[in-house]
Amino acid sequence: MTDCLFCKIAAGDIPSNKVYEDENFFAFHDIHPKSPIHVLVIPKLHLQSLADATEQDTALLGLMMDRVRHIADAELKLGVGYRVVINVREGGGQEVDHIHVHILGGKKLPF
Ligand code: DGP
Repeated sequence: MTDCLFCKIAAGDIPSNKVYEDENFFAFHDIHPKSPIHVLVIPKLHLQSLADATEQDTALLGLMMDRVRHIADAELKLGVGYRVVINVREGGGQEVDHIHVHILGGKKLPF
């Protein structure tokens, strides 16, 4: 999608603090971190939100969670634990309309 902030970040058209990239996914530090480590994982394919996913996106979503696990463990060294959050649409606090997984860690997180 041409006018999507996260598509532009994944394409390298807007700079970010990159943590990980492969053929299908891109991860970078959140610009407004809510914990000492706050990374966003996005698919390069534009999908608006979890609520807009269909059965056809099942493989992509599964792979994305596998990448989240890999990034948290191998790249961010969060073996002690971390939180994974997906905000869905306006009511769920989603501000950027490109599906993304928040990885939060680096301290003991309150509920
Ligand atoms: P959400 O509320 O779930 O849509 O989270 C969007 C997150 O994206 C929010 O925590 C701030 C982050 N964000 C917004 N714009 C930028 C940006 O230009 N660069 C980076 N690195 N993060 C951004």
